[in-house]
Amino acid sequence: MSNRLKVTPNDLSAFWMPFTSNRQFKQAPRMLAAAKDMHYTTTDGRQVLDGTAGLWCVNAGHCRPKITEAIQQQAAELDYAPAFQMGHPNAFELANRLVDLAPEGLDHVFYTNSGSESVETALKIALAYQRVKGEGSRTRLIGRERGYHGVNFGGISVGGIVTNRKMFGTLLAGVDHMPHTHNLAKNAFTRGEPEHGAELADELERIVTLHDASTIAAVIVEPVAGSTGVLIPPKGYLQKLRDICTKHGILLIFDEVITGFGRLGTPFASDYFGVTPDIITTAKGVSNGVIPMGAVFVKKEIHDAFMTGPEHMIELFHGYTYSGNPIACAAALGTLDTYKEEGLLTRGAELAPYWEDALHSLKGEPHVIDIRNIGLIGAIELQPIAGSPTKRAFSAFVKAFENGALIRTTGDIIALSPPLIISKAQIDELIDQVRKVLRAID
Ligand code: PXG
Ligand code: PLP
Repeated sequence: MSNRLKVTPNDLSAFWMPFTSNRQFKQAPRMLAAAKDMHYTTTDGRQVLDGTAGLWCVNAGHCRPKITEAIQQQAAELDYAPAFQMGHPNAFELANRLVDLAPEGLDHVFYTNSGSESVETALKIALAYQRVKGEGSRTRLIGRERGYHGVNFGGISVGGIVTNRKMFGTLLAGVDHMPHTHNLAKNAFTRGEPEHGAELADELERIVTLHDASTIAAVIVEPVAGSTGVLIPPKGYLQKLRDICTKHGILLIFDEVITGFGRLGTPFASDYFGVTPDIITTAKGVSNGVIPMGAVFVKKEIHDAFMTGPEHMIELFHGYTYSGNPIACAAALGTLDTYKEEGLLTRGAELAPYWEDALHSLKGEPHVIDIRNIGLIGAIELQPIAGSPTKRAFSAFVKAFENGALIRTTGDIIALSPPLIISKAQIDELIDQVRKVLRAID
């Protein structure tokens, strides 16, 4: 904390901050100096309760000793190993442990360094797979309105958030989108999975009829859409998508960058919903957010379809300098150890009923038009200020941070996703902070 409050606004100009209102931030910076377990410490020495696990990634809580030690040891022993045509034992050890955790049949892992890279990797594997099995006409990718799949070109093409797309040209060709499932009129204040909307999966049949199945490689969805404001799938919806994809030979990709690693009280959302996709993208919780890392899980038959041709030939022309980086692998191994020792990948299931009741106690507070929850995720949708969308939720975020709680907002929705180590008393504290903020803002 050596530079405590030593910064002046001009010192902040060089760093163009991601997904940030830079000018607002630099007038009144919110700076973090340290973190431990459930709390951040600000540069002015205040404790802030982490209601969002950083950006949905610090599932085991902050500065956990197993992870810190693993990174320290690895950095001193083998700092970097070339990712192509070379290996190191931890990358294989980690892959084995990851596939043991993953839903049955997802037996192979491809490493990336972020959720965005996991998405690009999954889309490329899907296209290449269709081609290696002789179905090269399957080039279309289907996403969903309000989907978030990171910020690279593939991800924003299949994604469905207009602000993330409109500035960036024509994107990938041959992409179509299913409708989103958010329906306040029918489903507001639902606890868990909404009753209404499974029939929206039939829109995929309509899209297949329009383009013909022989042109479609893959469908990608978040099992629970996170970034776009926590959209929980209607009962039966994901199974319907699975059935339609299977019927038409289309690969189903679940983007579990947020839902992976215990967020719903099961290792993966696929386990929670009992629906197994062909490919799962992950990042964030795989390394507790500590070192950038992502992992794409693929079914055996997809992997095996590439393992043909001369053995000296590269089978998939894809990979990153930092795929399986030794320090990232060490961080991930330390993370999996921590999850296992503390039962964190299933702890959300025990806490979920308490979490649900606490969240729904906010019904009737000012501005609240919906509350939704699943696992250890919650969302509180606010009535936007007429003519100034996002302003109300942003004020809530700023106020909560001043009061000692980190919450996340998207549009006029407050999203909560605390580390999986949160106690019941801390759940009460977080919800009370939100209650106070709702009562205080315009
Ligand atoms: N897919 C999904 C489903 C995600 O949620 C990404 C891909 C991209 O991951 P990277 O590591 O490239 O950021 C994400 C990331 C928020 C928020 O507050 C959500 C994300 C990232 C930052 C903030 O909703 N999701
Ligand atoms: N690996 C991790 C990271 C886990 O969190 C868990 C269970 O929570 C497991 C593996 C399964 O462990 P076990 O075989 O001890 O039930």
